[in-house]
Amino acid sequence: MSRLLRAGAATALALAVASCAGKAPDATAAGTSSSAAGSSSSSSSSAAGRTIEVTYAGGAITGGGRIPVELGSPVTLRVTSDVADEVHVHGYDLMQDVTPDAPATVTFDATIPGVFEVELEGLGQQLLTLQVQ
Ligand SMILES: [Cu+2]
Repeated sequence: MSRLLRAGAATALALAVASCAGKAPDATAAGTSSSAAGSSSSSSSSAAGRTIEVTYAGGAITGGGRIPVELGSPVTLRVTSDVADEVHVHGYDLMQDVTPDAPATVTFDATIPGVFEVELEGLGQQLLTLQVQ
């Protein structure tokens, strides 16, 4: 019986991690989004950390691939796209609108180790992967 339960839990976890379109209602419900969002936006003036620029134009990606990021460091992700979409940073579960007129800028601290996709959510187009270590 315990084996069955464990298998079920593992399956559910794998589905939650892999799924992308379902905007993680569990994470939202359990999230501490109000406390996390407040402090990070004002401290972008320090030049430490890394800025990653990626462009999606004409169906092609420039600046993609696997990008190494130091664990705990601040990251600025700048996405330019010739189509309107949403930028989705997996793992950190960050979403940011992008349009041809307005690039998306996503700033966060890379506090979660692992390899995470960044994609244009509507297209299901992977832009790059972050390797946080
Ligand atoms: Cu996604």
